[in-house]
Amino acid sequence: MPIQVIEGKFSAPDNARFVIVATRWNEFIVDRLVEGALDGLRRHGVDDAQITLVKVPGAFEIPVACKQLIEAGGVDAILALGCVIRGATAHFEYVASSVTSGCSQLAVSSGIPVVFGVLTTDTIEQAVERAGTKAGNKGSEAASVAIEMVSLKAGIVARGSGTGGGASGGRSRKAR
Ligand code: INI
Repeated sequence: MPIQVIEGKFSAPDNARFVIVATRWNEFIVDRLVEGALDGLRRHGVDDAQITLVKVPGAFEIPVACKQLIEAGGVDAILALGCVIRGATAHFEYVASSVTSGCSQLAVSSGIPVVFGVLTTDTIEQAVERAGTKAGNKGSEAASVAIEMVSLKAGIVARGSGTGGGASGGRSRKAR
């Protein structure tokens, strides 16, 4: 018997709710990530009414805002957007590792995707490259991943309830 393959589509269910958590630190970079994320969500058919933007001071504050959002309910995927630039001090390491592990732990413990769109770069130039110039836009990539993960969950839930891959959610097919 062929195995069943479940994978997310790049269109989210109509009732899916997305929250962008973005920092004011390095705002001139992060605002480009937010624009990329909004563009990516809209291009995949997400309506503005399905999107909320939450602003936090810095990357260190992203996990606590994500935790509050998850606990409050009404969110299917979070896009964490920020920019941590390595300076001359060790502060970078603490902020970068804290936001990375915080987002990861929250996603795994809650089952709500917290998509990691936080740039961690050595220089401002590298950050600019990832915020809509020659290395793409990590906000836009985060939007695609968020939509795919919401769709994937619908497929996994449908499998668990025995209804297959689901019409509006993840795609289920036989492996070839
Ligand atoms: N926050 C950032 O988002 N990016 C940085 O590059 C950064 N640096 O370099 O210090 C930064 N620091 C602030 C930190 O995220 C907290 O807001 C602050 O420590 C208060 O908790």
